[in-house]
Amino acid sequence: SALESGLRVAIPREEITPYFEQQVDLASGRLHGFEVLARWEHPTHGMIPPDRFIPVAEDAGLIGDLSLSIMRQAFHGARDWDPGLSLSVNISPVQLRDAWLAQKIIKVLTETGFPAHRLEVEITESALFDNLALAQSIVGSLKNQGVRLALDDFGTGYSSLAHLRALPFDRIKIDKSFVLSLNQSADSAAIVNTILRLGESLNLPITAEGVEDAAIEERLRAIGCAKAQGWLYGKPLSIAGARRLLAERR
Ligand code: G
Ligand code: G
Ligand code: G
Ligand code: MN
Ligand code: NA
Repeated sequence: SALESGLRVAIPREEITPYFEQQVDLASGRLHGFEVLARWEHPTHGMIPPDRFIPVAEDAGLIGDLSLSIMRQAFHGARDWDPGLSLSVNISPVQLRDAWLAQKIIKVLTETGFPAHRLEVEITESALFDNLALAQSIVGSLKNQGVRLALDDFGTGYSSLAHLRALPFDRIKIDKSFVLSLNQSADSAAIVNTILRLGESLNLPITAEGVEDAAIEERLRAIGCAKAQGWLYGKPLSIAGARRLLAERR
């Protein structure tokens, strides 16, 4: 397809760049870090969203190179930021079939000088079934270096509770669909509460995604959610935009 051939050119040219969505510690109100989100700034077609090009990259065998390119740019951009700030990157299920994935990520960390303990890798529930033994081995190698592991989009996949035992997660991210409707839907509120209690029992901190207004933020803080991200805190920023934000906060 045209998108696929475009991707082959865009990846080495670094036209697909990392954007940074703020993640806030709810108890202190402080910035904790950023989720890294891929953005394609196409020279003629404008901004192409990841929902369109990530599936194409997966099918075309390009997702590994794309992901490492995003990480390289993000780590390089962020290595001089406040050392307390973390980065969360999304890993596609397809990448968990690459036996060398951990070594490749560790190489990018080493080359850019970004500390492994400041990196969190997000895996969605759907990612986990394909080859569990390989996924466990990849994750084990990353965790040995100090990289942390988050279960993304929690509540939307199936057999969620089995997934929690399959891999050594450090955090659960509640899918934004439950958070967006938290103050309108009793069902969503019950689900969010249940996930928070589950996190307490398993000693896993929870991040809520999709926090768009202060009322939702306040509710999440009141029920003990550890971290939040979403448009309340602003839209995802380019490297330059994130740098400006951090300079202003100083
Ligand atoms: O950024 P948001 O706009 O629209 O992202 C849409 C989807 O694309 C989300 O599910 C997000 O996890 C995914 N996504 C964004 N950036 C990346 C990336 O670098 N790698 C992978 N695998 N998925 C990404
Ligand atoms: O699948 P994942 O959770 O990685 O994707 C994050 C997605 O959520 C991205 O598409 C991002 O643009 C989107 N997103 C981030 N914050 C908000 C928000 O506050 N509201 C909504 N509706 N979407 C958000
Ligand atoms: O429009 P409003 O005042 O609700 O926006 C609050 C914040 O969320 C602003 O920083 C705005 O830029 C951001 N925002 C609003 N709509 C979107 C959107 O569709 N996508 C993203 N990523 N951010 C948005
Ligand atoms: Mn994510
Ligand atoms: Na998510």
